[in-house]
Amino acid sequence: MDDERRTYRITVKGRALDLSARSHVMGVLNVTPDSFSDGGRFATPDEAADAAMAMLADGADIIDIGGESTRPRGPYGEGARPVTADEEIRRVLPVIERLAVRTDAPISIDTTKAEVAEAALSSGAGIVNDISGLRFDPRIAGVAARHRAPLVLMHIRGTPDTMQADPSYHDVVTEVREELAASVRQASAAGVKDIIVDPGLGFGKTLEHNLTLIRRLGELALLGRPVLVGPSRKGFIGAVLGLPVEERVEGTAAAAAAAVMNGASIVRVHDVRQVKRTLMLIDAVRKAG
Ligand code: HH2
Repeated sequence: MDDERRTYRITVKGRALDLSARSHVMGVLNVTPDSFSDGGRFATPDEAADAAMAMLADGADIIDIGGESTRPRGPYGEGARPVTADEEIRRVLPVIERLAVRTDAPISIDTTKAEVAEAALSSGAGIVNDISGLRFDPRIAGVAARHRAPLVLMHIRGTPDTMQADPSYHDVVTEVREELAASVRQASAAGVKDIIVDPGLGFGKTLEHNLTLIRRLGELALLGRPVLVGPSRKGFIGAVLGLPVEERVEGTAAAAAAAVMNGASIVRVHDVRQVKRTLMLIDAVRKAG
């Protein structure tokens, strides 16, 4: 196999994280009322922090906390409602603060807003995950750079409300790679050192686009950055298997396995325990002589 990922190291809050030794699992913690698969799960910030601790016990390497759903218009009704930076901060900060005193594990803030990223990084988060790849708020790059925080740049076409209307590409992998390259240049120019790229499964992509991106994920290695993918419970898995969102664990694990075989360093999932076990096996196969 490749193995480009051997050289990838990032620094989170002054601590080195070697992404090449094995695959890494990012556990999803949505503190939103309307996320597509796990919205409205927690009554209090302590409950949310408990869920994050459980994911760490199950093998998560990073906890990704989000206060705004990006659910697309379509299968789950209307798209998610945008929230203000203040509301997003009100949702995520108490959870980040509580979690940061309970664990040293890296906490990532899933946001497209510079104000939210700033507040989160000042309160214990160490990574920024921007699903817009700096398209919605370019100031995020400056915030990440100032805090010396790694930045995840995800590819999206359109906005969560419009992205699934009629996504079309001449060659989805090449176009995603070129658009990500532009985001990487922008982040790099702002002074961000550790940049992670993500093809954005389900964000302005048809079923075929998502499958092609996983099959040809290795082509994103040309960007020279670690790759993260987020297949978790998404519509393309439901479409292939004909299963509702609560029955997509095996499909998620299979997509994660394929992505890691094709070069992904980090997989963002809700079902940490199952995916961690899957990827331990995949890592053992990758290492075999
Ligand atoms: N997908 C979602 C949210 N954030 N971040 C990255 N880097 N990559 C992804 O694929 C990704 C992401 C959507 O999933 P989820 O958090 O489960 O749903 P919602 O946006 O409705 O909260």
